[in-house]
Amino acid sequence: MSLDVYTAATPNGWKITVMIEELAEAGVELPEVNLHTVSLGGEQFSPEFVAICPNQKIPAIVHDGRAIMESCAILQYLGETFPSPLLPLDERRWDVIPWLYWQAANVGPVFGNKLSYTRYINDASEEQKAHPLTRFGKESQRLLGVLDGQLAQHAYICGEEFTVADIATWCWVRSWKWAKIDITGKPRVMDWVRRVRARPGVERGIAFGVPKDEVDKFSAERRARYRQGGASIASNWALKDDA
Ligand SMILES: N[C@@H](CCC(=O)N[C@@H](CS)C(=O)NCC(=O)O)C(=O)O
Repeated sequence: MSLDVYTAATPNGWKITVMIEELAEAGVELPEVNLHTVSLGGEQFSPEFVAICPNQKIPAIVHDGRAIMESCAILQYLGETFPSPLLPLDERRWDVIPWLYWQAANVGPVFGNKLSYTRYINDASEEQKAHPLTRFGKESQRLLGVLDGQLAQHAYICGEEFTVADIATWCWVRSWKWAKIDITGKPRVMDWVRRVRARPGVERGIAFGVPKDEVDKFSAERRARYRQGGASIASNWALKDDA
């Protein structure tokens, strides 16, 4: 039985490769993992990928004949299928699951929109971008305050144990410079970002799809390529409303 992972080198994509490496670190015996890179230049709309992921966005997995989309649902599925401290299966899971939903419903969309308006959207004027930039910028800061409140109580988001909630949230917060979301005013968040980055499983997970020397700092060429790809995904003209 194998585990097929459809992903790309993006915050939502890294969640899954980090999870797989963290499960390996936790001593879990995983089935053979087949990684498939989905080119976000259009492959996300191909009939083959849409059959696995009707929402046309990475990541998605197929395990034991079951296809699953949505990064946080995948984290929950892997956490439940391959038990480890990354997701407790007793009543303590309720310390974790709400924070996984919190990431999916708040951090991902808000940081993602802040990133799009900051770097990618180029079919709107500076004036048009000002309101969403302020809104998503302020909301990002509010969410960082919520995160900081958790980290004031314990080492990780849900307690003293590193969990799927940290994986999901960290993959977005680590991109703070790219999204121009200032976290430097929150030393606990900065410290958590560094601490999570230092984990060997995380180190391997974020290396997927990235040249070795560009894991933390992209080359000018890759930045330009990401900008171009992001711009076409973010453009209102290219947005499919008939897919
Ligand atoms: N809520 C989804 C979001 C997935 C998502 O936005 N994926 C992006 C890459 S990070 C994507 O596939 N974008 C391609 C597109 O929008 O066409 C999840 O958490 O899995």
